[in-house]
Amino acid sequence: MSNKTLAAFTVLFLLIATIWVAWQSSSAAATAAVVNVTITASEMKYEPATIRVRLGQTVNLTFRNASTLMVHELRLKPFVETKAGTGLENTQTFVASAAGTYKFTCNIPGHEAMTGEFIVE
Ligand SMILES: [Cu+2]
Repeated sequence: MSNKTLAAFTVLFLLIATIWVAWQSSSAAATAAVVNVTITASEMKYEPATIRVRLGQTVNLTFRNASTLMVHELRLKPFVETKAGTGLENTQTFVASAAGTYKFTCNIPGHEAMTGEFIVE
């Protein structure tokens, strides 16, 4: 085996090893049993407005109200229905037990613009 061939095999091996390690770590992150999510409400919006979790994950969902003016709700049926006063937060835990796209809203009159999507995939 020439030195050139040996070098080519070494490069190929390192490339495959790198891809394998990257693939292992990304799939480990995606299938973690517990995921922590924070949704922050402020004046008429949620941040982030789109959340993705994996089917079967346990979700620790913190709802934080950053508003200095008003109460906000987080209605994410069938998983969570909660509200928080100004500057307050609370955490609910549930299992993302059914795949789908779930809309979350604030049902206080005048807050119809506050919507987001919780995606279980
Ligand atoms: Cu609101």
